[in-house]
Amino acid sequence: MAKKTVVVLGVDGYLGWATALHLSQAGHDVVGIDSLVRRRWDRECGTQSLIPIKSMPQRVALWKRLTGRTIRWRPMDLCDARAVTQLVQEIQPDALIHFAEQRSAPFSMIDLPHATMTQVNNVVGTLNLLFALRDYAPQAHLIKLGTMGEYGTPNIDIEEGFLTITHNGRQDRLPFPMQPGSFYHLSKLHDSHNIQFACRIWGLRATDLHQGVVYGNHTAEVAMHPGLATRFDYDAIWGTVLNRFCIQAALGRPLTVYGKGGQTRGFLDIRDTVACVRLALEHPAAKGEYRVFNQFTEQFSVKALAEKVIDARAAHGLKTTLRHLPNPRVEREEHYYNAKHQKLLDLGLQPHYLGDTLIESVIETVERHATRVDPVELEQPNVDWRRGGTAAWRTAPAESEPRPVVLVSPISRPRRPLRPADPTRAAQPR
Ligand code: NAD
Ligand code: USQ
Repeated sequence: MAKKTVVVLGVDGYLGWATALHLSQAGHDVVGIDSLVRRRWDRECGTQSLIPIKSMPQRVALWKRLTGRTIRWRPMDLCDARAVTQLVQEIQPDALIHFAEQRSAPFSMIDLPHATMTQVNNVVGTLNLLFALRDYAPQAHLIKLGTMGEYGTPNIDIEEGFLTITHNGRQDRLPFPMQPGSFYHLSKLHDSHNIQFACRIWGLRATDLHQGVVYGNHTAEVAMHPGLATRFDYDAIWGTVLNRFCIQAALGRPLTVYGKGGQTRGFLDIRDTVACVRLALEHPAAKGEYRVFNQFTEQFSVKALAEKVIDARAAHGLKTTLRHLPNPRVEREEHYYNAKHQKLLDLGLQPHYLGDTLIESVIETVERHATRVDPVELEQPNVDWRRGGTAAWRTAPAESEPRPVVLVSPISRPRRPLRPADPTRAAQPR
């Protein structure tokens, strides 16, 4: 494969870092961009990665020492239009992989400032990229991380981005109807519309990877050295469901299934995330093409996932229980779900399916860092879809009063602390 110049946006994050290493190891020239805002959001929420992560300068220096390969690290906010324009003009990338967004659904549902910040950060960052590409690198391939959550849970099969519809005797291939489940998921849909529009009117080329929920924390490159670790979230705001279940199992706590647990989602191993991105990079969209790949390898209900973890533990004689909590989200808890995910397989993806070995290896990693777990983060979530909530559960270490949510964004302003969400209230979507 010919060497490409690739900009990885969101390189300090869970998936961005693992992908940057993977592409650098494959011989591509990687430029890594991040505003480090996620580390600030962690401080706001009182959360932290279970696995300690080094600073970006430390990580790229270690990568260079171990492999002789260079990742060109540049701190930069994607919402800074001038900086984005300069970057694209100067680097002249073959491709840009865009992970750099606020990616937590609960965070986006805390209150108005968090919903606004999520949508402004995500939509404006992507718009800045689109205009910079139009003006300075129209041939570059934009690979954008979208989400399976854009589709929602319709009572029909989910196609990959488009649906052929016959209406009043006429037929067309139209964008699949979308029903996102949070202000975060909505921000991804807004991005999808903007990207599709830019491809149509400016002839840009883009791949929108509608990714499912990712689990695991080891790729071949991340596993080379503890100092190359990527972040691992487990709290109720940033932690995704299987990562949370593995931590709960490792600590002998009940697995927190929200509501009935019939909510079904697409899932994939982080090793498949990096492989999918590489496949999209190596098989670019055509000029003017906006294409969607559904990026997941298996679908599970939340309850089935919990049972898989319970079974993996039982194989070692360890008893794990699950607890149905009142669902803090408004989502269908029993529904039809059948999402296509063929296009990446056609390009050659060889999936790593979820098995006991993976669950055990994640649990082993958790056990190594067990002293860093804050048990409060494993309990009832503090953001409710109907009433909002708080970013942080508890008082900061030296304080005795509840901490107010302080936003670290241009739109932030001092505000009163919110009451915690009422965990006993649960309602079903209509
Ligand atoms: P993450 O929070 O670990 O990483 C995101 C990174 O982007 C952070 O380092 C953050 O500092 C950076 N960032 C955010 N806004 C920025 C801005 N304006 N300018 C520069 N940098 C900015 O998230 P992740 O889990 O690695 O997710 C990466 C992407 O993949 C997101 O777009 C997310 O929506 C998508 N995705 C993630 C999952 C998952 O399960 N983790 C599933 C589907 C889709
Ligand atoms: N859930 C539980 N118990 C928990 C945590 C979650 O039952 O302790 C349930 C949720 O109610 C939901 C499902 O598990 O039904 C998935 O929740 P999640 O927190 O793992 O994932 P989600 O909020 O959807 O978001 C994550 C990423 C996001 C990405 C999305 C892909 O944070 O960036 O876009 O997965 S998808 O779900 O396909 O939209």
